[in-house]
Amino acid sequence: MILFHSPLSPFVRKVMIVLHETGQQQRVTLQGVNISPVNGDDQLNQGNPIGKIPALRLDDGSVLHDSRVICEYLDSQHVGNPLIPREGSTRWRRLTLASQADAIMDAAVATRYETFLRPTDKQWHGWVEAQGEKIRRGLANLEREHLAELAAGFDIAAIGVACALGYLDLRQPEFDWRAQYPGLAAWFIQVSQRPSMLATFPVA
Ligand code: GSF
Repeated sequence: MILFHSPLSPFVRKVMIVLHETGQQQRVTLQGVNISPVNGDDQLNQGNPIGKIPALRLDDGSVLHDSRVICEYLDSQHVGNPLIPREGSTRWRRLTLASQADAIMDAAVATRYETFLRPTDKQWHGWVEAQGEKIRRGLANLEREHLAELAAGFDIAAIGVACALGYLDLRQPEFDWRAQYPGLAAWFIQVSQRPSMLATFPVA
C-alpha cells in the first residue's frame, strides 16, 4: 500500500501512529508530498479528488481517505486489541473524543494557512482568534472532563489528542498550553515516550 505522506501533517501522524501501534508499518510505502491548499499534487488527486493528505492507495489501486477512514481500515486489519472500540457506547464516546481532537487539528491547520500562507494584508485576525478559541475550548474540555478516559489506553481518541498537542508544539510554540492544562501536559509527557510517538515526532 502507498501512503501519501508529510512528516509535519498531524493527520498523517495519526495514521503513522496507528500503523506503529498495530505493527503494520511494513505494509506501507511512504510517498512524500509537499502540498498546500493552493498547490496540489496530480498524483495525489487521482482517486482522492479533494487532494488532501493522508490518502492510502490500496494494492488494488483504490484510494482511502481521510485519516478517519484510513485509521478505521487499518484497525480492521490486525488481530491485536482494537484501537477503535468495535461496538457499544464506548465506541461512540471514543469516536466523539477522536473527532474533538481532529477538530482541534483542523483549527490549528487552518490557523497555519491563514497566518503563514495568506498574504499579510488579507489576513482576518478575528477569524484566527476564533480558531484559537475553538482550540482553547477543546483543550479545556479535555482537561476538565476526559483526562481519566485519555489515560485509560492509547486508542484512537488518545492518539488524536496526542497528535493535536504535538502539532500545537510544532506550529504554535508561543501558545503555552502546558501552563493552562497541566493534566494534559502530564499525560502528554507519558505518551510521548511511546515508540510510536518517538518514531513519528515532527521535525520541521
Ligand atoms: C484533514 C486532512 C488535512 O487537513 C483528515 O485526513 O482527517 N479531514 C482530513 N490535511 C492537510 C495537510 S495537514 O494535515 O496539515 C491537507 O492536505 N491540506 C491541503 C489542502 O488542500 O487543504
